[in-house]
Amino acid sequence: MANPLYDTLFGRHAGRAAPFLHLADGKTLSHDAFLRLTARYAHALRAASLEPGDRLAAQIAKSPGALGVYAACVQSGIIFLPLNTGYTADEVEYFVTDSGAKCLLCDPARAEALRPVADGAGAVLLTLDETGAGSLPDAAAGQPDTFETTPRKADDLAAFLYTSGTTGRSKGAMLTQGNLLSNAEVLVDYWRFTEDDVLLHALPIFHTHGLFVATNIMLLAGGSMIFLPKFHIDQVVEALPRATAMMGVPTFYTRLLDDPRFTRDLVAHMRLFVSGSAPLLAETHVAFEDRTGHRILERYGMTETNMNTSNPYDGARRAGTVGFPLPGVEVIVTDPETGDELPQGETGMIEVRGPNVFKGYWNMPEKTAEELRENGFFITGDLGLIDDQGYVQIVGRAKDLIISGGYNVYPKEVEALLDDQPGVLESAVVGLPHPDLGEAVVGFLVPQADAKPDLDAIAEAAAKSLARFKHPRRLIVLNALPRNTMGKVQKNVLRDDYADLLTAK
Ligand code: MCA
Ligand code: AMP
Repeated sequence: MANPLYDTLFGRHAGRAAPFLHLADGKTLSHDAFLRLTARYAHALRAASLEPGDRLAAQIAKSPGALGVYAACVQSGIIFLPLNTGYTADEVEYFVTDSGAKCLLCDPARAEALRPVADGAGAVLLTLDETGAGSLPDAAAGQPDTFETTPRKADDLAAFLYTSGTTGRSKGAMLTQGNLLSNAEVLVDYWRFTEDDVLLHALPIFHTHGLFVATNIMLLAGGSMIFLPKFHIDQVVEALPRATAMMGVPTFYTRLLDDPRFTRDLVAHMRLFVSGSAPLLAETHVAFEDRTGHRILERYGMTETNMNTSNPYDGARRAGTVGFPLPGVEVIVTDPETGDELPQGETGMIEVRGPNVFKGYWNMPEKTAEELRENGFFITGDLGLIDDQGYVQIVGRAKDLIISGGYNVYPKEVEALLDDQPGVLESAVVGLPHPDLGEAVVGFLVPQADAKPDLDAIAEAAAKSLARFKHPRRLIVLNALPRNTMGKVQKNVLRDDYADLLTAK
C-alpha cells in the first residue's frame, strides 16, 4: 500500500456522501467533503515548504479544520504534532524548539503571542480558527481538491505526542503509521464499530484518546461523529439520543451521573460507553449501571502505546480492572528492581509489547533505552497485576504523575516553578482526590528562614508559564516537608494527611 494510514483511514472514503461529522451548529460534513478539504490543506502545506518528515506543531481549537490538518499531514507525509490548547507561549516554545518543527499552526488570536516562538525556531507561522478561517485556509483556497498521496511505509513516523517526564523535560513520543493503524484495526473489531455507528465525541483532539482512539476508529469503521467542541453537559445530554457510542474520561461519567436529565431512557438506544485515561472508580461503574443499565467498558492506554488492554465487549466488564491485553499486545508484570517477570497474581511493573508500541523518544536515546527494552517491552511506570482470570488491574503508579480530569501533570514541572519563587525554600506537589477531576494538583511550600512567600504572586507566576490544568488548586505552607530516613520527601504522607482537603464539603 502506498500510504497505509492515509489509504486505510481516509482515502477509501473518497466520493462517499455519507456524513462524517455532525457539528454543534446542526451542519454536517460528508466524508468526501472532508477529504477535499484535506487535499487543499495538503497543497497549502507543501506550498509553505513542508516536506515529508517535517514536523507541524498545531495548537488549534477542535474543529473539522483541525482534523483536516491531521489528515493533510498524514496524506503528505508531514509529522503531526498536536498541542494542548491550554499551553502557554513558554510551553509551546519548548515543543516547537525541541521537535524542530518547520511550521507552527495556531489560532489567529494567539498569532501575536506565538510569532516570536515561531521566529526563534525558524518555523513558518500559519493560523486556523474554529470557524475554519486563518492564513492556512486562505492559502488553501483555490487549491485542487485532490492531492497525490505521499508514499509512506508502516514504519514511517506519523505523529509526535509530547508526554511529560518525571524528571521535568517533556519527551516527544514518536508514533509510526503502523502504531496508529494496528491499534485502530484492533479496536474497531474489539469494540464492534461499524459504519452505522455515531460516536458522541466531546474529548479534546490533541491527545491519544480523542484523536487516535476515537477519531481513527470512526474513520476506519466509516461511521460518523457528533463532534462537540468540548464536554459541555447540556450539549452532551442533548446529543446523546442521536449517538450509538461515547468515549470519555471518568469525569465525563461522574458529571453525567450528577445530572438528573441523565436517565435510563435517554441512553436506552446506546450500545457502548468507553472510559479511559484515568482510573474509573468502581462506585462510578456501579452507579452508572444502576442508573442506565449499561456497564461502562474500561480500557487502558498510554501516549507511547495507544491502547494496551480492554474489558471485553461480550463477557464481564469488571469494575476496577482494565480488562485483557488486546489482540497482538503482550502484557507482563515484572519486578521493578530486577526486571524479572513475576508469577501471575503478583503486583509489579506493567510492561507491554506489540505493534502499538512507539518507536522511541525524539532525540532522547538514553530515555528511550531506559523505558523501552531491547526485547521490545515498554516499561509503563504503572503498577499492577494480572488476576487469575486474566484481567489486568492497575493498582498504582511507580512514576510521580498526577492525572487531573484525564490530563497528566508531572509534579516535577510544577515544583521547579514553585522552587524558583521568592521566599520559597522547597516544595512538593501532589495529586489529591477531587470529586470532579479524580485528582487535582496541590502544592506544599516551605518558606526560606523568616520569609513569607506571596501566594498571589506565585499563582500569577504559575499562570504565566503553565497551562491552567497544571496550576495548584491550593497552596499550603508547611514548616518542613515529611522525609524518610534517606531524606526523600514522603509524598504519600502528604497525600494521606491531606486526603480530604478537596473533597470535604
Ligand atoms: C479544565 N480545567 C482543568 C481541567 N480541565 N483543571 C484541571 N484538570 C483538568 N482536566 C480548568 C479550566 O481551565 C477551568 O479553569 C477550570 O479548570 C474549570 O473548568 P471546567 O469548566 O470545569 O473544565 P472543563 O473545561 O469542563 O474541562 C474538564 C474536562 C476536560 C471536560 C474533564 O479537562 C477534558 O475534556 N478532559 C479530557 C482530557 C483527555 O482527553 N485526556 C486524554 C489523554 P478556570 O477556573 O480558570 O476557569 S490521552 C491518555 O491519557 C491516554 C493515552 C489514554 O489512556 O487515553
Ligand atoms: P498519558 O501519558 O497521557 O498517555 O497517560 C497514560 C497514563 O494514564 C497511564 O500510564 C496510566 O497511568 C493512566 N491510565 C490510562 N488509562 C487508565 C485506566 N483505565 N485506569 C487507570 N489509569 C489509566
